[in-house]
Amino acid sequence: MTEAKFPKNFLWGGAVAAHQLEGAWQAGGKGVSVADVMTAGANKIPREITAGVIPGKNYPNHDGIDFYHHYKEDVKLFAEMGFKCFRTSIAWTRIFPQGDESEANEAGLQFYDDLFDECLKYNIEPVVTLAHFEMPYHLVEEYGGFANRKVIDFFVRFATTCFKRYKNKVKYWMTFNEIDNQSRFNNDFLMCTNSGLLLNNDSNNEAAMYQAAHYELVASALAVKEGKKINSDFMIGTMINFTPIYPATSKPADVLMAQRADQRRNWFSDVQCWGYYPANVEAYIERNDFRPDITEEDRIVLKEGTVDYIGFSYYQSMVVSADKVAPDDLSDPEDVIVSNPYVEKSDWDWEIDPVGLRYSLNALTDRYHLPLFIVENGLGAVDKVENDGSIHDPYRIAYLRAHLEEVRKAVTLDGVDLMGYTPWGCIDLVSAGTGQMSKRYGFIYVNKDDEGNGDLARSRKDSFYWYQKVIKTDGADL
Ligand code: P53
Repeated sequence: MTEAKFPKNFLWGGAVAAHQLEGAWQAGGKGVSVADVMTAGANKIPREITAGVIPGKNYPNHDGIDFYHHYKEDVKLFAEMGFKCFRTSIAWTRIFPQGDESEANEAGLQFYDDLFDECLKYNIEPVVTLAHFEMPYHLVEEYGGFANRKVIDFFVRFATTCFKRYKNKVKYWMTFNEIDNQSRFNNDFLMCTNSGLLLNNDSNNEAAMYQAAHYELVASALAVKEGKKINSDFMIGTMINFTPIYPATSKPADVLMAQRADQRRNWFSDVQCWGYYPANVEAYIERNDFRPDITEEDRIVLKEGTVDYIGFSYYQSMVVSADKVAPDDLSDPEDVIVSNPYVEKSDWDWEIDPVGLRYSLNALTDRYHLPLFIVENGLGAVDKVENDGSIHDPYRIAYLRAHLEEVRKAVTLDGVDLMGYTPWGCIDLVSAGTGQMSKRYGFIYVNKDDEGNGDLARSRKDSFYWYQKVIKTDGADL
């Protein structure tokens, strides 16, 4: 029997994104990002994307949890939990406030030097996403985001600047966060956060998505190529929101639908790992003329800029049925989702399926033969602070424990090559999807509510001590 432990060099840690916690949205010359023009939504109420920053509206990312000024205290708490790594992103607008400048902004670069130094002081390895829903808003307004080929160069300049500056401090990189989320092309929020596309009633969202995604994939591949020249030890990964897709029944049409939905959704990493589009996607794009601009040179770049590992978020699985749409007519997988009667749901209706994580680890290993890194996983929940200041979150511990049990099986029984595990929102932060503070993921509580009230004080939840023990025992004691 294999020892039920994770490897010794396993990267235990936690994950965040700049725009969701840093705040200080104008400090040190920072520019306006797409996250800065998104108002607070609520459970099932989408965030509004405004035309620039409009006075009087509530933009929760402007202040975040003010990590910009609290990072020393926060990194110290991560170290206390025993973190081996910390995943964050570099806010593009701190480095290139408008996005199209030729010179980088020194104050922004310095902030990340200080942050990475602080991590390294505790032997915490920074794991860095370059673009995590943070495109400069100017690139959206002026250029149409990734609808425009020129934006490739702006991204590559940003990536190269970061690679050069932090080449001795950061080894693990990812290019675009959840690049595959835009497969949900009728979702305004995701199209804007992923690619800087602003949709209206006249746009052909699907065509716009395939073209923009192509430019983004080329930008990602170019960044990988440049990164390797700067430091050949870099590990540069994709980052996808992997969602395994199950058929509603064993009816052949449902099974075909599950495969088709997978082909519509999970192809981004095919391009990034293999260096070319899978045949089914080529055929689909071709037949619909969804990607008019792809050059031979692009195809070479895609081949040359493949990734070293697969970073992925795992929150839930998805069940589809062919009852309403025939597999051959499928364009948006969102249209064919049915609820899974065998799993529980979170308060935000996210399906909770720990076994799906083991399934995902195996599916990705079988498909790509590359190392994997779970860079997000977790439960968004409402926490209650007791009179004595303690926070009891057994639901979060149960969620993470159940997922880690499945991860451990994948590693010790199935031979999956897993680099690490960084649960999402290791410190409470602004929810990406809803803009709420009350949808909390953290081991560390932050005293701030949805209206922005609170003194931002940090405190340890019960899960803080649980995760500390998990790391200390290399995952033997879950
Ligand atoms: P929140 C869905 C919608 C928006 C972002 O999400 C998402 C997803 C998950 O597929 O992705 C990630 O905050 C994202 C993080 C985000 C986290 O999921 O809506 O990479 O930025 O905070 C959790 O609960």
